[in-house]
Amino acid sequence: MAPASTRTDRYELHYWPGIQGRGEFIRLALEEAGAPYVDVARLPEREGGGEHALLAFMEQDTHTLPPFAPPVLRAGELVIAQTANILLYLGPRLKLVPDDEAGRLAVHQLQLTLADFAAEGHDTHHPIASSLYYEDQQAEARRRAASFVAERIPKFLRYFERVLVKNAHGAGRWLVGAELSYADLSLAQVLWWLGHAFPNALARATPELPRCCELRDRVAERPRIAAYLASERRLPFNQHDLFRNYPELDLEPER
Ligand SMILES: N[C@@H](CCC(=O)N[C@@H](CS)C(=O)NCC(=O)O)C(=O)O
Repeated sequence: MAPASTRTDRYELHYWPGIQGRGEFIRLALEEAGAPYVDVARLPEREGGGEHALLAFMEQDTHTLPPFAPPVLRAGELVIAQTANILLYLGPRLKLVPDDEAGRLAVHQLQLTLADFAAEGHDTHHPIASSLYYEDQQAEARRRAASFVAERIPKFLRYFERVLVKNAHGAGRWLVGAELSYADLSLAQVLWWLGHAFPNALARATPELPRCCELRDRVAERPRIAAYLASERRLPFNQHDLFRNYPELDLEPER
């Protein structure tokens, strides 16, 4: 494959315009770094935005390797898909990974684990098919969500807590090494989603997760992230997103 030029004065993010979704992991990294980017599908249609433009971009014949699904990042001539792959590319450029290979791999490994977690979160409300309405798979959704809230949320979050405790014995307050990485941003995002979609399950797990909760709050206080979260660029949670608030899928509140 001929090398593609990555020279660009701004990154292009191609993602669904109405949801945080997996695109949010990329947005948070770009925002934290203060990197110039355009969220293309969120532009007005006359400027090339909108869902039709996104679909047309995905189908363009000019891609050397066509992407399967958004998010997609364009950096100059390079077109990259798969969220964790995009972050693998951006990490060193945005200074959101350690310099050493072991550190970069560790961050990537955690990002892939968060991708698994997010996919399971999505499957609670769409366990049969994304193309069917929630209402057409509600019985299956209840069964799927029951194990997600009782077993998977605690298992995933205890794992991240363990990673944080282990790292605290060495370098610091983040998942890997002494500095914030894109996996920290993504873990904070997953915790925000869980707080929205499964507040009771998250509350039940929280006493065991002091370091995860501190990390989430520390991410929210970072000046660029705080500015982003308060801006119009941050889309509100909604019922089209990866994580949705269907109270019937959550645990009962604790008395
Ligand atoms: N493993 C991919 C999953 C991508 C994905 O599922 N994208 C969703 C939106 S978050 C989509 O539009 N999927 C369309 C499809 O799978 O047909 C990634 O992490 O980027």
